[in-house]
Amino acid sequence: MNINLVATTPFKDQKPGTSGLRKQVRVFQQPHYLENFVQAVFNTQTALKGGTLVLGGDGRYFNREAIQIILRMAAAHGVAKVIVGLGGILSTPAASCLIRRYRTQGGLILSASHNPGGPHADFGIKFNTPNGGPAPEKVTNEIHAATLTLSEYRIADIQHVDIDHLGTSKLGTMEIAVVDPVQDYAALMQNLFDFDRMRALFNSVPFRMRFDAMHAVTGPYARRILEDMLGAPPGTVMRAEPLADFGGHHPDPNLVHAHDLVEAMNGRTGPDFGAASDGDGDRNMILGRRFFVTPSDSLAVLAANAHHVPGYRGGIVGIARSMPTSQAADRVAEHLGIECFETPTGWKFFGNLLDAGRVTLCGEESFGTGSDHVREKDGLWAVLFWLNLLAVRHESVENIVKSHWRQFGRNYYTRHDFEEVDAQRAETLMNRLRDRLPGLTGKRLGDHTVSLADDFAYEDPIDGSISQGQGVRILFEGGSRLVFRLSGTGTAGATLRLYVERYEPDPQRHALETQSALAPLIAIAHEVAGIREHTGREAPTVIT
Ligand code: VG1
Ligand code: CO
Repeated sequence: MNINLVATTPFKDQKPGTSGLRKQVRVFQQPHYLENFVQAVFNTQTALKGGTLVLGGDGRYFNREAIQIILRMAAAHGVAKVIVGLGGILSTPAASCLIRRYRTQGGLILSASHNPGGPHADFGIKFNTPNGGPAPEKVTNEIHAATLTLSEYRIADIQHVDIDHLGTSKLGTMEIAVVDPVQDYAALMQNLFDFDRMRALFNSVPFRMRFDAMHAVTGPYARRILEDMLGAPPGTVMRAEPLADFGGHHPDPNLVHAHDLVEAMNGRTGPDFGAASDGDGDRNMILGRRFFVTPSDSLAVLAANAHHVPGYRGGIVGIARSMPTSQAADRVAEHLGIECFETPTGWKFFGNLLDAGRVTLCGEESFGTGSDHVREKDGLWAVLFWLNLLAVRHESVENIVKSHWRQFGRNYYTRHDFEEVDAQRAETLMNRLRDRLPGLTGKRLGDHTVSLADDFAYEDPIDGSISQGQGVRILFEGGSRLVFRLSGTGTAGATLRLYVERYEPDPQRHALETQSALAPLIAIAHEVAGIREHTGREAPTVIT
């Protein structure tokens, strides 16, 4: 095996965002672009030499090319073994599962998650550490720093590696194990959930489910687990074949992009349970018949009901949620007498808490839920958790959520995204808003009194690292909140995210329509941040 040393120069834009390096495909297709980033990973993650690497992605356009390049570079760097998903496919939670199960020195996951795929859309890459989780900021900063000083990269001189047949082969001295992407993950799910009861639920005539895989990575996982193992009728999983361009749609499981599923659920004779997952399989959307469960509520409901599920029967030790996620879970933690943590946006901030055994469940408002079973959020896991609850409680999704609200109160919640705003103007909006913060505490805005206004900073309780500038929050007396932050996953312009929450303890007032329940707070948000003035936008592009 010949190893080539290829001369290169740094790219200045390889700083990972909320979840890895995400760029348009044409950016990744530039000569040396992917190679440089991978070289920076090998330069900083020295344990990979002589170690094992997990490799796979969500199957989007450029996945296969990237896998070939990474395999050749891994061989050139003396990696002892690469575990790669058949056809280059691994969902993000399945990759995390493999890293942990085989105690590898980390993994490279190829995905831009819910961003669209195809030659004119997005691609991404991220490094996961040996705990199975996305690299924390300290590591991504080191990788980024390394990208800025590169002068060469190492790559083996080989034409093509077969990744389409199960089994092991050799590339020089490096072993390549092509594995079934579903098997270990499905076994883990079997350990956590009551498959017998869920099978019985599918055998009961009135129960029907529909799962929308959105032509993304979860298709094969959902088919195997729901249809083959749990006996759901064939066709339960829709859009099950992973496609390189996700059929031309956004593989984003929300009310807008999972439109056909939502339509089916709204029918008179719609299924009892609906769910969807995103491009790389780490997000989930949960629906009942004519009923949408907000991800924030879903986290709270799972936490309050965890004792019904075998994997969590012994109780949960703590809950963590990202700062913009609603405070519904906090009330459950208080009720259970367990710790509750508020972290910055991005799953990497949960890793230390999970590793230290301080939390069992984690969640984000962006359709992300997970637990200590892996170190990523996990779409299908959340769906199976709900299915297990339905099998035990024999109630509808809607009833389960409504009885939760009766016990804990309801947190009305919405997120408004203003996409592809001019980046400079978005920065200005955030800066002006930050300037206003010191004067806001104690002030009355509309019918609300500000109890705290700050730019969220987080001190990691485990390693003491500090992350600043994680989003502006304006808290009101009585539990209502506004949060403003800029997205860290987009690839064009800036996206302003506005998160709005109102707490309503009174069950008589739990049946309001969400947007109207939050209208006064939304008006305050526009006013205080000058959204129209700075972005030129009257209304958001996406409401969830
Ligand atoms: C978004 C979400 C965040 C999530 C991240 C990655 O980030 O808001 O909660 O962790 O995507 O999810 P941002 O910076 O655009 O708001 V995924 O499924 O794209 O890996
Ligand atoms: Co995702």
